[in-house]
Amino acid sequence: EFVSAHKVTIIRAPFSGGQGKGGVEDGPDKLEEFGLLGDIAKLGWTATVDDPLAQLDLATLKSDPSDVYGNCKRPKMVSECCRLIFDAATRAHANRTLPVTVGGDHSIGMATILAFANAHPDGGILWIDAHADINTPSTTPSGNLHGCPVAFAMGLEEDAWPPHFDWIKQVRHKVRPDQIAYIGLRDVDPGEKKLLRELGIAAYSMYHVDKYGINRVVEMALQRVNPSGNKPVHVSYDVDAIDPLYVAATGTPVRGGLSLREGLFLVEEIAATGNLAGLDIVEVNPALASTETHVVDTVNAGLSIARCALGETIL
Ligand code: EXY
Ligand code: MN
Ligand code: MN
Ligand code: MN
Repeated sequence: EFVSAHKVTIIRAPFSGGQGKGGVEDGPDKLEEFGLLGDIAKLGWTATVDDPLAQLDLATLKSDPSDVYGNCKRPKMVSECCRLIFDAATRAHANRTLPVTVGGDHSIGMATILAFANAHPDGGILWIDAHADINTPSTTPSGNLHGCPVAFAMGLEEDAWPPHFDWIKQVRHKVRPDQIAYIGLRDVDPGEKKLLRELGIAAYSMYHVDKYGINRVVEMALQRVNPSGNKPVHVSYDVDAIDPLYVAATGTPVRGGLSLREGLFLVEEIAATGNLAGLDIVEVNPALASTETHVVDTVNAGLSIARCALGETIL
């Protein structure tokens, strides 16, 4: 009901400015090469493709040495690209389609969850990740903005932001702390732990997955962000939530993650609720593989996430 008749908008986000490594900008091409559009069509969805960054010279923007602010790396590039992706996701929601944003690094999550929250102020967000991505420009240990998108989408510590992000201050509905839940965490910085605690954000780490099992964790997370069970849900899926055994070709792998089945079960459960209203698949980096098998495994994991979220079942 949040999405009319099985319509998706694929938003291409071949973006790598939120971190230093090359290759993650090839994520959308690789997922398409391995059959993303055909898979989606087979599941009965009609897809429109939006390519909001198509006019930009991303390589030149990424290598501009003057694009720094304090310790934040490439605030101008990240902000400009996120604004275009925010506009694309906002259009997708206005057209009552389901935006599926394909990254690219996870800094683009600030755009997609902000557009979601603004279009659906009572919706819930699941952030599936090894990392909390809630550093602020003051707490970030690396200056890499892919570690900060949740803080920007929530408007945290706005006064210390690089001025490039002023446009976010004008967005009417920011993401509220009670609107988001994490699953899969296992590498959280001290400043992030403090924020999660102070803001009372629902966070299910790998400890909770081990303790309760993935089924209970998904139930608990949905209970927090969608207690009535009838609100739209956005899933921002960083493939590094899944263990590097299955997903090796990613920029910041952390051992001890979700099994491939736990990672897919999670989106199977969301699909079964019928409430999915936004999806991101990010941090597939085909260049960071030591074997071709790593590339094939990682890209196929990304495709499986998309198919399971869009309703594919085993039987
Ligand atoms: N927390 C670390 C930082 O802020 O630098 C690592 C962030 C990695 C973020 C990846 C995309 O999820
Ligand atoms: Mn919508
Ligand atoms: Mn992430
Ligand atoms: Mn991550």
